[in-house]
Amino acid sequence: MTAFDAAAVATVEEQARVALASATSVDELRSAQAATLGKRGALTALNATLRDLPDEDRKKAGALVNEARARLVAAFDARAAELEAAEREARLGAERLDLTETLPGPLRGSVTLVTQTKDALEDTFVGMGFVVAEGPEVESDWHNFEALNIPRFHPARSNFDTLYLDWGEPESTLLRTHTSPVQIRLMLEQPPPIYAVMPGRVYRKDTPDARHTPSFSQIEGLVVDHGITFGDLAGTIDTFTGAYFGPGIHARLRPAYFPFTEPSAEFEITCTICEGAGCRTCSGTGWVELGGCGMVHPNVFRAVGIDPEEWTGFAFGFGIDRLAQMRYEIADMRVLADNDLRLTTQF
Ligand code: 2NL
Repeated sequence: MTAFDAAAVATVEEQARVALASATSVDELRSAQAATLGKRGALTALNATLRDLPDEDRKKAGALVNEARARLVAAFDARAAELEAAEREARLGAERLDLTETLPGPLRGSVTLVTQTKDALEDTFVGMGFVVAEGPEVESDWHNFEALNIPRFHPARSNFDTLYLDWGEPESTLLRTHTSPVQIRLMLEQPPPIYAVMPGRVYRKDTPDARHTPSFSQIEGLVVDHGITFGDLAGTIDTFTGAYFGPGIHARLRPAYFPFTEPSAEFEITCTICEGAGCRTCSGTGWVELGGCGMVHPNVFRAVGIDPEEWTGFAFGFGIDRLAQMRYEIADMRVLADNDLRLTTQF
């Protein structure tokens, strides 16, 4: 007569619970369950040992085994339900369509800073009664130099570092070095009075660096009327400066030389960085140079057939890129031509 090993039931149940706890999927759980409760399972194997027991012992032992089986079935089923729920949750999460997803769309730049500056300048001058005129970038030597009182061997020619085109007579066709030829064309086309500004791209044979680019933009202004004086010039420059930069920013003139104006002056404006107090940008002076101006030279009037005894006028000019540089505090001029979105999207 063999005795029933009651401790073995406890051991099998204990091992089954360890296997249950370590199963991480429904599949693993079901094989752990089969290893205990299945046909060849450890607990089922214990049933076989009951056969040889005396009746009284078999009943007790059978009850022990059956109770263990019932507890284990319940525990496995409960754990299976948990794991199934978790797996279902994970599957649904993976299959979920994210309808809130948005696409970034194409990156957009903006109007270049030079164009924005040019537009603002045009607005200011139009508000002061000027019209806007434009002209060709490829010019004749006559429109760009001769008519402006800069004959071929005039020393001022070397200041311009002209880019010539291989067209016609040598050095007869060029990329305009300033927008003054537009003023020449305007005076040839229409009689005074003239109140006009000419913005546009100009070209010089400069090596690019932080302050120079071989192509840049300029705006020039021209007034021709009866009785125009140097006082009108000074007043116009100062009015423009206040209108464009705001009250508190003024202009002052200092003597200079240009072949196309007499007398000529450079004009400086209150430093926009320190508003006149003195800083690094203005070398402590409170003023920064912006451009040049003067009374139109009688030879220029004669070249375009305007009688200098009847009409007088003034002209002025300055760089738009330099203005953009000051307004937006740009350290290196070359970034203006880079079209880098990291710059253009800032403004
Ligand atoms: C400067 C100086 C200037 C002019 C441009 C001009 C045009 C005609 C007649 C007389 Cl048709 N003058 N233009 C006059 C003085 C100065 O520009 O520093 N520009 C960046």
